[in-house]
Amino acid sequence: MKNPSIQTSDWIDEYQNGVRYGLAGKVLLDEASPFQQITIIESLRYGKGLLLDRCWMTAERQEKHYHECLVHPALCSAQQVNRVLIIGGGDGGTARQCLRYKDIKHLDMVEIDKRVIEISQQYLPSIGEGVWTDPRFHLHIKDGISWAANAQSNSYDVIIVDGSDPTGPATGLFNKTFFKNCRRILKPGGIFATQSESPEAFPQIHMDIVRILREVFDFADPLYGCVPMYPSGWWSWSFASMQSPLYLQPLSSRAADISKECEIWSIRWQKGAFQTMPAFIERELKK
Ligand code: SPD
Repeated sequence: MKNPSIQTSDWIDEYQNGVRYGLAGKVLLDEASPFQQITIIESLRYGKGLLLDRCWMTAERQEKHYHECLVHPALCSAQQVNRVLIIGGGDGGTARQCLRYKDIKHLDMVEIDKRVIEISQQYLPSIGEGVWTDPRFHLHIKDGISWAANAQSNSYDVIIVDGSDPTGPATGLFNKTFFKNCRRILKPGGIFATQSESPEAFPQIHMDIVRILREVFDFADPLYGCVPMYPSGWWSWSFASMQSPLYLQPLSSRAADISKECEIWSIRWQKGAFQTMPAFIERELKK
């Protein structure tokens, strides 16, 4: 196919291990917060997008590929969804998918960097939409690691970690101590969910996350999908629970309304996505 001429001044790239993952576009804002470098771009293909420390986080016309896959396998499968905790998620996309569930009565979102929220509200309003004023939504500008360490035991039905990559402010969101606290504050019929990086671009980090979750929880499994703007495009999210692998059994009563408006997620997609573990990961995880 003929390559159409690109009507833009620049390319914005994430560099990882000798590969660059880029979008044609221009930088609208580049600012250092106390925690990280925050960049907003206008891209040709996916609209406005957000990078943290020069790594892709989200974009207006691609955020559903990521947020639907992180949220719905957990929220459609937990025994109850009255109280939900999001750690990270400053662009508001994870909270928006959560608040589509009428049964949620209370949602705590704990984001360490106030500037990510303010900048997302200003440049990416369609990603958070109405969450910022929803009476069920409670925003805490705090450290999610301390929040998990200090929250009451058995206090959440679902915990979702929407952190950035395991460098910089998100490093502590991927270790055993943090996961143990998440298990402690999760109710028995609850589900824990986290983004778990790319099996192709970051296989070791990905497998470490799954292994630690399996040590801490009774059940944990990764699910694989595609977020084209992320390194390699091949991405994963991991889910964990106690007593049984609840996340493998989405409730059709809860899913029906949700999947009607989804771009990627459906019960069918979810069932398949849990089965697509690449052979080399399966072999490694058995060791
Ligand atoms: N390298 C991408 C890691 C994705 C982390 N979260 C994205 C934030 C979207 N709410």
